[in-house]
Parts: sequence; structure tokens; C-alpha cells
Amino acid sequence: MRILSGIQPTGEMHIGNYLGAWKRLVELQTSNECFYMIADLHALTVPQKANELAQATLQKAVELLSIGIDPEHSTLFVQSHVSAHTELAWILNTLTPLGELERMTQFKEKSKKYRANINAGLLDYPVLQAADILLYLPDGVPVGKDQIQHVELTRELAKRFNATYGAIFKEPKALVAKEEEGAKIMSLKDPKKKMSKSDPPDTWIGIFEDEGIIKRKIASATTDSGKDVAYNPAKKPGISNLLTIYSLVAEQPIRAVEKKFQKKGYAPFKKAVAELLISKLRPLRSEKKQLESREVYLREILRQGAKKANAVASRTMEEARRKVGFLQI
Ligand code: ATP
Ligand code: LTN
Repeated sequence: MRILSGIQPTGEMHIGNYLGAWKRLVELQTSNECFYMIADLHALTVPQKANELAQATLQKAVELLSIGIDPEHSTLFVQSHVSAHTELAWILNTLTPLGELERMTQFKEKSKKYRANINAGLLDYPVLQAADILLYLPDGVPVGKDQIQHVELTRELAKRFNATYGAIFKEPKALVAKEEEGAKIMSLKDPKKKMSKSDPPDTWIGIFEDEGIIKRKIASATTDSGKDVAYNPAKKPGISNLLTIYSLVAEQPIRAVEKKFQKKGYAPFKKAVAELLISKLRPLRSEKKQLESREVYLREILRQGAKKANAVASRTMEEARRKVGFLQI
């Protein structure tokens, strides 16, 4: 299969992003053709500092390589290095009813959060995402649950373009993990809400975070009344979230983890979750440290990635231009 996914450059990658999406992307590399993109154009929809964006983009590349994205297997590139994304987004805009964009959950949430900056980009965000995806004609788009709506719009736009101008685009499937497999890792402080890097730091765990901080954050994570370590997201959202995290990191079924800690009580369970996370994340942290000093190598990987991505995207774009009926010279 051909696979495409994207991540915004801003903010530290947390275990929600990692367990919900990126760990699988690493696994998918071995038997698929993968395009992984750093979505810097999308980042502009909320306020950014121009002098920090490039560094954040480079830093995100470091993070992706540290978790195991392998440039020998996958095409790792930066969205703004492939101009076809914005060009196709414009064409798709003209096929997108405004009402469909206004209904998007992410738009509603972000426009509440950034009341002083509800820009057109925030509304148009999913159309650019559709362009990101469709240009590469992928079969699957692995994302977290919160992005399903955007992939559905992508399918809709592919259908609409194909019906209006002639078939070019594939309708890709959203590849989403099951709930207990990490589709939605919850906030440590409010386990009814998804873990999000834009919330205060004590609600999430960065995957490269200091070991002491990981211990402290897990120890102070909200748990539920009672003392049984049991999986029940409705009644015990806090403990269920920690069970999910343990199960994914240890690669053991939730039931097995539940059994292991059944009679042990919350405190020893939390301690075990912290220790497991620390030992599994340690090698990623040391990989990151090494890569941070190799800027020339990083830029070369992104240069090669842009070249490969451009080759595929410009071919699709050329075909789209022809179908739309633009003058050829
Ligand atoms: P956040 O909400 O944490 O600010 P985001 O969703 O805006 O992050 P990205 O960093 O671009 O943005 O997300 C990368 C991937 O991680 C996406 O596929 C997204 O669906 C997934 N993801 C984000 N948060 C979670 C979570 N709590 N649980 C599972 N998957 C998640
Ligand atoms: N919107 C996504 C990031 C993203 C993406 C994409 C994901 C941008 N373009 C294309 C999959 C495919 C997010 O906020 N997580």
C-alpha cells in the first residue's frame, strides 16, 4: 500500500501522538511505500513566530528520525517544500461548500481557543489537508481519531473532483487504531479529554521528557474512586487510560496488564507505568541527542525527501491542471 501522513512542526511530540499515530507509522514502513510530511503550512493557522518556525521544523524532523522513521524506507519531507499542496488546495476550495468546513470539530474547537485570530486558514485547514493527501494517491492515511473527519472530507473531495473533471484521485481510507489500541490517549489530568500538547504540561508526557518529570507526571495523574486496576473507560477513565498506555508500550493485551496489577492498587501500578515508559523511551532520547548535532545530515534528508515528494506531487498536479482545463503552453 501507499501511505501518507502528516504532523505539525510545533509543540513537542507527546505519548498521545506517538502511541495514537506515529508508532504505527514506524511499523508500516517495512512493508509499504510511505510519505511522511511535516505540515508547516498548517502550523500558520495559529500564531507562530517567523524566527522559530524553521527551527521547529528541523526539530520535528529530528524527533521523527529518533522514533524510527527511516529515510531509506520512507520519504520524509516538509509541506512548504512542495508547492503543489497549496495549488491543489485552491482548486479543491472551489469544490468545497462552506457549510462542510464550518461543521468540522477541529475548526469549532480552534476558533473557540483562538478567538482573536479566527482566520480563513483555520476554516480552510481541512482542504489543504485533502490536497496533502490526494496528491500522493495513497491507499491509507494513518491518523488519530480526531482526524477521521478530515480524511472523510478528503474522500468526498476526491469523489467530487473526479465527477466534475474526470477521474484522477483515489479515495484513501483513514487507518485508525481501535480505542484500546491508542486511537485516543487521554489527558492525565482530565481523562475524559484527549491528551493535547496545547494543554498545560502536567496533562501530557513528551516522548523525550526528563525521567524525573515522567515519574512525577504519572504519579500525579488523575485516577478514579475505588482501588481496582480495571479497564472501564466510562467508570474509570483515568485508570483505563493508564492501562491503555501500559498495554501499548509493553505490547501486551490490556486484559493481561489488568490481571498483572489486579490486586496491587493504584500506587504500585502507576509506578510500574512510569518505569516502563522511562525504559522504553530512553533509547529514543539518546538517538535524538545524537541527531541534534547533525544538522547537515538532517537538511540533506529533507532535501532528498522534497525531491522525491515533488516528483510524485508534480505529476498528479500536472494531470489535475489538464483536467481542470487550464491553458497549456
Ligand atoms: P494536539 O491535539 O496534541 O495539539 P494535534 O492533533 O493538533 O495535536 P499533531 O501533532 O499534528 O496535532 O498530531 C499528530 C497525530 O497524532 C495525528 O494523527 C493525531 O490524530 C494524533 N493524535 C494527537 N493527539 C492524540 C491523542 N491524544 N491520542 C491519539 N492520537 C493523537
Ligand atoms: N491535520 C493533521 C496533520 C496533517 C495531516 C495531513 C495528517 C496535515 N496534513 C495529511 C494526515 C494527512 C493534524 O493536525 N494532526
